[in-house]
Amino acid sequence: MKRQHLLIAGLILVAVSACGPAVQGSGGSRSVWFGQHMAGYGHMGWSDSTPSSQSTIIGAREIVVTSTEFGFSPSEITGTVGESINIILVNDGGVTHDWSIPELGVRIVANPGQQATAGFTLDASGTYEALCSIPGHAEAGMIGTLQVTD
Ligand SMILES: [Cu+2]
Repeated sequence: MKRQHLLIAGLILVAVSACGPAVQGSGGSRSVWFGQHMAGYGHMGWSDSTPSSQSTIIGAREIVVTSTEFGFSPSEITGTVGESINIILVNDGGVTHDWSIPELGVRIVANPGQQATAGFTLDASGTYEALCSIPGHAEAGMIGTLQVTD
């Protein structure tokens, strides 16, 4: 199913770029159509249009997460309700990765050899799925959990 979606997205890409020069007059509406459809194409419930989280919370506990191809270290993080944490994503990989928790609206993106930080407060207990939202990466092993307890 997922592979099929990727294939369809790829075909749309090919079709749009192949039609590029021939549909100059209607290029605008075509790109709007394309944008709308891509916005609806969420990877595991996530959309590429979701902006990267940028805020750092001063004084919050810092948790360093290292990303490589293809995994997070550590993959499991724990916290308590009411606590604020800063996730520092250090990308030791050769391609861009992110550390995202779609359920909490968190997405931290780091380019190869760089790092990025985002802070957020743990409002409710539960086990949240963390993943790299770049297509194929979660399936390759870039998943983890954030466990929040009372
Ligand atoms: Cu990744």
